[in-house]
Amino acid sequence: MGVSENHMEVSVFQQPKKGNYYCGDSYYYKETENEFICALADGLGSGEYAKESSQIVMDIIEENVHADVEQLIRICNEKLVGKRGVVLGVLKVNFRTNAYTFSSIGNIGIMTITEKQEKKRSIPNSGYLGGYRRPFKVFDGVLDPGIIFIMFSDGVNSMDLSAKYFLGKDVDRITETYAAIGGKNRDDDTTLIAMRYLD
Ligand SMILES: [Mn+2]
Repeated sequence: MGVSENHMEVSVFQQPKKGNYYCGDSYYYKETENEFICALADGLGSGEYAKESSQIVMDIIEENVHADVEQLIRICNEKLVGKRGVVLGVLKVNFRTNAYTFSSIGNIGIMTITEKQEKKRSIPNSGYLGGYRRPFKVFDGVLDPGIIFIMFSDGVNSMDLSAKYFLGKDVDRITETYAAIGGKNRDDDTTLIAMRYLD
């Protein structure tokens, strides 16, 4: 758990596909003075080479941490030409403007849960990065205190996401409960990131 001046609490569950040592999913998150970024990529296929591509994308994001969501996706797409493709989700939270933006290309899901327990799942853009360039949507919203963001790879299924424990306010509790009673899919790499804005 983060120190007290952090605005975002983050908890992560990750598990490789059955029989694999490497998880093809990679994630990165960082809070700076004015903003927070979280990204999750799933390399096409699985194992070591999938991991390599998804890790390249995380490195690019780390190097360009102040770029906006749209720019980040464009940069990643360009740098992946000739490499194994990835699907990617990127969330940025701005503490100064009290706004958030996110986008996902391919099978990375993003769900928001407000303090009033309103759950909303965004529909990802189709395709993947490393292919040809195509238009994509970036979503934005108001950063209300207590809002929870859930970012997940395709090892997480819709049934799991509808479970009541996602309405809880403790991000560690959400990932721990998922690990204990959901998270039974071992046919794909699985990553579930729970984040809460504390104000
Ligand atoms: Mn996957």
